[in-house]
Amino acid sequence: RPLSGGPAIPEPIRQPEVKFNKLFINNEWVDAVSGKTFPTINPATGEVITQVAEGDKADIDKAVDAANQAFRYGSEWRRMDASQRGNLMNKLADLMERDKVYLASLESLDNGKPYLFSYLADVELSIRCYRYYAGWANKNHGKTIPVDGNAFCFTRHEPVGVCGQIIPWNFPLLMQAWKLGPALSMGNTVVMKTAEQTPLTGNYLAQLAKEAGFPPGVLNIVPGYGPTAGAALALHNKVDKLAFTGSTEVGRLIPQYAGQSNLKRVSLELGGKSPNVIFSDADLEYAVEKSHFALFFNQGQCCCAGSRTFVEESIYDKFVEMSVERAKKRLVGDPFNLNTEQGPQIDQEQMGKILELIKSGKSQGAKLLTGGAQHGDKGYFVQPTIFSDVQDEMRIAQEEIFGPVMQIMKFKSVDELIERGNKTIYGLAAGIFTKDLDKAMHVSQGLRAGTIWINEFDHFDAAAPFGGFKMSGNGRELGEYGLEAYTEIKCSQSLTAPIPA
Ligand code: TXE
Repeated sequence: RPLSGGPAIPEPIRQPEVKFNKLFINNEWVDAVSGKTFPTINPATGEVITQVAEGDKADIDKAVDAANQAFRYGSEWRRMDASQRGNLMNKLADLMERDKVYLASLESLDNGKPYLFSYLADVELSIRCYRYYAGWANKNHGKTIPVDGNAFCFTRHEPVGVCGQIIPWNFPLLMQAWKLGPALSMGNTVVMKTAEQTPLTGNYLAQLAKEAGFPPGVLNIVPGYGPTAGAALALHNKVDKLAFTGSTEVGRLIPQYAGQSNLKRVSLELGGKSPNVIFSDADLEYAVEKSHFALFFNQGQCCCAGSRTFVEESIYDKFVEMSVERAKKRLVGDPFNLNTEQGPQIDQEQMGKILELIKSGKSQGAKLLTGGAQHGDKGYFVQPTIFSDVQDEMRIAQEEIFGPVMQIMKFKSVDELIERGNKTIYGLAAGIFTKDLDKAMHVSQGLRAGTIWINEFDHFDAAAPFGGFKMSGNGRELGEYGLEAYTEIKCSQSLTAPIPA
């Protein structure tokens, strides 16, 4: 479908062939040591797409060995010019461009997200992320420091070493890019555990990395489950750093695993319950549409979803009415139909969690205005749902629902709003809609969140850092700040006077 002014979107491949369903270790496709496999399911139908090799501790050991070999001093990867690492990453991005329709189709098949978004957002932003970090490969340099005495002091920015990376299922290709981009750019080697719900595109990307020319062992991909393969990676003594994106619950475990093993460095990107604030002077129609997008985009499965919509009292009723009208028009269905706005949730478990939270909203006294149930009887679709009259203490205002369920709450004053906006364990993102720049700046200073969007929501760019305050995580991904998690600083001091006789 041609977007306004943009080129036409190519037709999807409705049944993309699965080409790689094993573990990728040392640039080879191998079975799991145990011989076990697990099914990956099409969430639009509930049917098995294919079986995938199930990695466990023994496979993680093999992959970590390969990554350590590739990182050994004097290896091809360690000797490679930094600029050449950037060239390889650009080559990888070129190959993704070449296979863009296939990648977007496979992402929609495995994850259920509408192909239009896979193509325009997931694959496109992933390509841009690799290109952005390709540029950084030879630009993250150290400093010279004027220390006292006859000494020349300088720092080098060196890779951390072997990086374990655990990613979720909501943006499989993009979360992979956010992790691999800075790690490879800075010269690290990687063992990545992809999410058990969505292993397919991550595997295909590994094959593209091989084709691009990354040496064996630099990138290893081990699909498998969290408590087995994931925990083995986080507990491994020969892994120097662990980056995790997922639930806050598992996020609590990762630093414990690090403490129980080798104190590996940890960076975390966890859940959220982000406030999205609409002041009465905002352009109402625009704010309704953007707030709809802020919550419903990606079936509501966004860590930064605007899941507490705070609306100023004088426009509250009108805003609620217009939001309900919009949600009722939302097109739910076949991910491969180019008009579809909303596909299925990722799996039965997530759908169950969402329906249970909807039930709690009703029983705690919120007003259900539309939706509230499963959509259809095949796959894991949930109706676009809106609650009004939501109070801060309700579970639907405190817990991450991760589904198409919008909470609309009323506020009177700016001070009250800032206090209530911060009444959460999370601090990932916030949105502010107003024409008054002073007010926007005041509120954005008051809200404790890693990203603030003003008259905008979900605006992403590989150059803009992303991450959480409070229990939404620690560290930042993307941008120059994103390099820190993948860099060690080595400080050298050299005598500048003649060595005393
Ligand atoms: O997450 P898990 P789940 C939130 C969202 C969702 C909830 C549960 O609220 O409803 O989490 O989702 C791996 N050691 N987010 O159960 O389990 C797992 O295999 C090591 C927000 O899917 O955290 C997968 O690869 N790894 C989020 C990854 O962790 C473990 C995105 C995420 O899965 C592990 C996803 C263990 N013990 C869910 N247990 C976001 N921040 O975007 C699991 N894993």
